[in-house]
Amino acid sequence: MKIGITCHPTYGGSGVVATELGIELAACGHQVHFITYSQPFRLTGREQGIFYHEVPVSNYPLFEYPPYDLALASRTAEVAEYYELDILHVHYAIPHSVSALLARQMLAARGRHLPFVTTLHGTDITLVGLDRSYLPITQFAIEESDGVTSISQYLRERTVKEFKIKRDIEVIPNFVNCDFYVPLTDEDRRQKRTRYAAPDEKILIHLSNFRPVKRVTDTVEIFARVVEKVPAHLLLVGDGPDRSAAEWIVHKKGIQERVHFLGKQDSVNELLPLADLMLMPSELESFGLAALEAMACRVPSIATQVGGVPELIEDGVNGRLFPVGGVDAMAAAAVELLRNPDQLDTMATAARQTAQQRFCSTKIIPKYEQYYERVLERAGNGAKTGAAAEPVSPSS
Ligand code: GMT
Repeated sequence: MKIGITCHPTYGGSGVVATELGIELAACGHQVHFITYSQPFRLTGREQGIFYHEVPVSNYPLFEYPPYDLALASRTAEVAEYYELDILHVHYAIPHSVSALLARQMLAARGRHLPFVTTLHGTDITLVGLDRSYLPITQFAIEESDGVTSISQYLRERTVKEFKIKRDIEVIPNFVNCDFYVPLTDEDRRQKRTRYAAPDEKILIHLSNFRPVKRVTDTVEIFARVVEKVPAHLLLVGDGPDRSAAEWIVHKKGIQERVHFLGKQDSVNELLPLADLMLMPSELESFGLAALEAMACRVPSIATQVGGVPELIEDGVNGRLFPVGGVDAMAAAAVELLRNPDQLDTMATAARQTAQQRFCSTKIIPKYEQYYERVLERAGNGAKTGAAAEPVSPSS
């Protein structure tokens, strides 16, 4: 298949999923075309079977807000035509599903049908989509998509309820490449940890885009309580709006020697396996991809019982779950695990098993391939919307 993919290419879970999906699909022999304003950050640009098409956005002074959505629609239609795309897969409803809809209509007018699949990731529904100004158009684009998937059962239910969606939404959970996100050998791990911690010290890690929804400041509060009882270091991977608030707490508490702000990192698969525990105290996670990536590296999470997280983490088995803001309880749980290596080891093994048995890319990618085939079959049997099914000539 020739598959177009559009996503937010900068740091964020939906961009990561879209990019990893493109890489996996290309490895399965499909031709993948990314269409975005910059190259997705996990792509090297040298992958076999992957092509990147930049969307130039006009900065004409008249436009206080450059119309990216239109530029994207226009470029998508061009790429679909020139490279004969079979299907387009857009990640994050806003604005991508609307641009896809426009591109589909433009192509239909030229007698070509480009079915598109929208994957819902989380804040496109829970935050952005519920802003009244975006709601009607998001609702419309979801209903008009040729296929819609959501990354968790929770997000599917929330979308149906809050957007009053009547169409089918297929749940295809996020995935991790279990051959790329792997635990290190004991010797390798021991040696690489020395960069951040002494041999008798523990390592905790947090990975996010430091948006308020991630509660990075809670991460620091939890760590500050842990380090009072267990010698440890905290690796903070990522960057974003709440970084300076987190830095301020670190300095106020005088733990700056123990907290390492690593900024945005490309190879998180090299950092995650160094840790003993992941901290993910988010206000909301529709899935919690960072926790899954850590689990694949044999690192369980102390997380919040929100959104789709319980679909991934079973409390007490492959991680721990707590109410939002429960920093004391989360710190106590971390201390208990760090002081009980056997308990932590059992949980780490279960975490890796969960990743391998339920969320490994080898299990999830075929679900996307089958879903594309179903969408294409449906489109071939008389495309879904009037505009797409009955192409109109440019002059009509
Ligand atoms: O909200 C974010 O931090 C980023 C956002 C995104 O779309 O980039 O993440 C969402 O998608 C991820 C990948 O599917 C999920 O793992 C995250 O749980 C989800 N975030 C929220 O629901 C808050």
